[in-house]
Amino acid sequence: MMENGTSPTTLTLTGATNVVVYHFPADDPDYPNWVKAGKPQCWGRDYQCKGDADGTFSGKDQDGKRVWVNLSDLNILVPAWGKVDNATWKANPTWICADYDHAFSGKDQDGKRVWVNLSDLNILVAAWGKVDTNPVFSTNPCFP
Ligand SMILES: [Ca+2]
Repeated sequence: MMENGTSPTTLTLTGATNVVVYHFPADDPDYPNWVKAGKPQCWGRDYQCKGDADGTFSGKDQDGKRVWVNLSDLNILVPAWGKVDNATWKANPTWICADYDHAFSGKDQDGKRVWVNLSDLNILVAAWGKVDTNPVFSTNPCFP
């Protein structure tokens, strides 16, 4: 259970099993933007930078049979499209998961950043419906 209060954030895992906590590598060139984005855990997933916003796949869970980027990922990107980083943005914490290039446009001030735009859609389109052995995934992993 995660508790959000004034501070600090507490993560209680008593009795929890199979809990995966994703981290974004501190030596990654996008690390400063990960901090600006509010340190979203989804950016630490293996295929998030390839268009996987929801962290799930369709298809068989066997090598080369998983499709990571499909309609459910597009459905996260669409409402996030072109939105500025303001209170509404922060109230929708999955939207940042559709920022596949870990970059923003606009001014670097609170409420002026647009995280999800054409470059993110182009990443999603490139991976759309491909299995995870396709070169779009296998030759350019998010975290080498
Ligand atoms: Ca972006």
